[in-house]
Amino acid sequence: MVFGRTDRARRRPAAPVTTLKLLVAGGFGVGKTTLVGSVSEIRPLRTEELLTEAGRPVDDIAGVEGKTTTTVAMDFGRITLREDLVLYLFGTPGQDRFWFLWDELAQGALGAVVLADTRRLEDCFAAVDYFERRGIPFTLAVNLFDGAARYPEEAVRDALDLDPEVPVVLCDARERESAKEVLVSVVEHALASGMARRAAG
Ligand SMILES: Nc1nc2c(ncn2[C@@H]2O[C@H](COP(=O)(O)OP(=O)(O)OP(=O)(O)O)[C@@H](O)[C@H]2O)c(=O)[nH]1
Ligand SMILES: [Mg+2]
Repeated sequence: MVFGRTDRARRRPAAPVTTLKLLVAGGFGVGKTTLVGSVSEIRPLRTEELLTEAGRPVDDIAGVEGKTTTTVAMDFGRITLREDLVLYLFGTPGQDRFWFLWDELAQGALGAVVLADTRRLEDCFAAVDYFERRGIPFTLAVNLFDGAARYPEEAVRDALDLDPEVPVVLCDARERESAKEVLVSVVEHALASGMARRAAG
């Protein structure tokens, strides 16, 4: 029996796939779950629970009164940016009482998105601080909510006292292409920071 060379056999071997882990962080109700859901090519894993009467004294829902659920553990999604580059996305829980999960989620992360809502900019201080302290490169993405005032990138940068190399981008977390641009920015920034660090070290 003769084994013919099929098209399949003649194809070049597939390039090795690089997988990178990114975190999607930020304050409560800023659109983390929405962003992971809008870019993910698999059905995202969500861990949403209803905000309850019992949680009212501890959950700060000021500014997001219409919100009925919150992430209690994480969001998980996946996106293929190029045929040889796959991102695994981990959305963090937004409320303060779930902070203990962050260290677990941050293990092995290449970089992060910090989502911000300009109506409650101070809510992202903690996330910015977290990544700065650990030297994890991040992009600050302003999620443009309807009705929120628009500020120039420089104003946001100044308000958050961000280092000049931190990218600041505007996005709509509900739009796949917009969310994808945010992720590309994180990957580029993280790779550039890694190279700069290696060059310095
Ligand atoms: N107008 C507008 N609404 C948005 C946008 N992104 C998210 N939302 C809405 O804002 C609400 C909160 O979004 P989530 O994605 O649940 O926020 P989250 O950051 O995951 O919230 P927690 O997990 O509770 O911290 C939802 O009702 C979304 O539909 C946006 O870009 N524009
Ligand atoms: Mg969420």
